[in-house]
Amino acid sequence: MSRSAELFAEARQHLVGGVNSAVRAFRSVGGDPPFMRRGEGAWIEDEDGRRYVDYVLSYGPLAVGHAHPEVVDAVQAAAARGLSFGAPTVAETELAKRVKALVPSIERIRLVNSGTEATMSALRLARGYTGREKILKFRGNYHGHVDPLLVEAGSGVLTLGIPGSPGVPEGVAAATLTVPYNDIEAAREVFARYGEDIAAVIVEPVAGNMNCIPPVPGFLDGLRGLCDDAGALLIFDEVMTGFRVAPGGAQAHYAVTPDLTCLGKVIGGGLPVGAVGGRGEVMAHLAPEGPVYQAGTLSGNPVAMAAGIATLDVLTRDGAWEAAADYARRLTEGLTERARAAGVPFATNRVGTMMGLFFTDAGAVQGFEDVAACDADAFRRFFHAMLDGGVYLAPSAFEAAFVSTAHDEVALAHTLDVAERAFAAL
Ligand code: HOZ
Repeated sequence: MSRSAELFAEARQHLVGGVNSAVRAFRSVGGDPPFMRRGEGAWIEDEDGRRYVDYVLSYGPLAVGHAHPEVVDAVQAAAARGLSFGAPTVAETELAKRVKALVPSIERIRLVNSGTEATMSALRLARGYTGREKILKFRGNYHGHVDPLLVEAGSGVLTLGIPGSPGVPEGVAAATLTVPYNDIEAAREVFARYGEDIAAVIVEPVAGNMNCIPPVPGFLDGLRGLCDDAGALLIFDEVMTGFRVAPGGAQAHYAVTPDLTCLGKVIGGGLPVGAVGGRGEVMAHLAPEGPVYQAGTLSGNPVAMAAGIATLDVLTRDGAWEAAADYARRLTEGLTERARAAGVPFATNRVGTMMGLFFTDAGAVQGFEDVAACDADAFRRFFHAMLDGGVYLAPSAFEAAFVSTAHDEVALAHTLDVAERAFAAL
């Protein structure tokens, strides 16, 4: 029995499902998850001493890889000065300035502790600002475990096949309207019927929680137009896409400006940080300037701020982001070549440093139905062959893959070698 298997057996006695977040329990791929003990650059090492090239990167945050020396130094220095003050610090303003410089639609920002907190606060703000209750979201988009946003959600909800979560009051769920992702006509019909009641549309501008699905042309700007005509707010959930799809996020890549943006993951560089930001006039409705209440004891935590600042500094320096995006391009091309050589039906999506891998002969993967139709068994077998060979992918066909600035030629060659054998074994 491996050390990880022993540790998982022990963890299950104390933690629900042996984990603290559902997807990492390996339920949809089977087997025991390796317990990780350290990471460095593009690599992680488990408790059995096995090393893997990491494409999970803590589900996105580690844009500059594991334990980047500059990030670690900044965190250690901040921790030595004090772990939390519950009072304003310079680091909060410094992080806000960096985010605003990269994402110009953010005129003002509220820092919180997770992506879930960011989307929860954005919804409340949108409802408080417009005086309306209904929200439009898209099937298979996941915005954290916020009650009204768990309706037809992606990520673990899809991975575990939970259609809707018990515990979400019917009245709350009823205020959430859903249509298929990338279907602007369906969104138009909903607006024709409920337009005056819709507070906001919330969307992952590149869906990253039903694997990785970019928006089709006309989808995001179509949503912008519908919101403008109806007086609703457009919220981009860039928790996953922020600083990944482009340094300025999906809104820069697709040139569509939302009213509010939710951030998380990369903004904390691996420590818990989220943010909601946007038009100053809308943000002014948040307490203490406005009546929409939002607060948090650990919000703007100085250690987390230090990690976020250092991560953004490294990521945006000397072509680092561009090099990571180029690695992702070469990786998806290399995987596609090897799948073709092995005669395995396979497709990829990629935007910036985010990728999706699909076992399908359908060609383009543009919506939830396309992902659901992929060969789940082929994914499972490929996943385990990659894991055995030393490549760590997310243990779910509904999660995206990520690349960091630390992924180099050695990591690429190792990944493609292992993939060649994994495809051949399929
Ligand atoms: N929901 C996150 C990924 N989209 C976290 C997955 C996990 O850690 O279980």
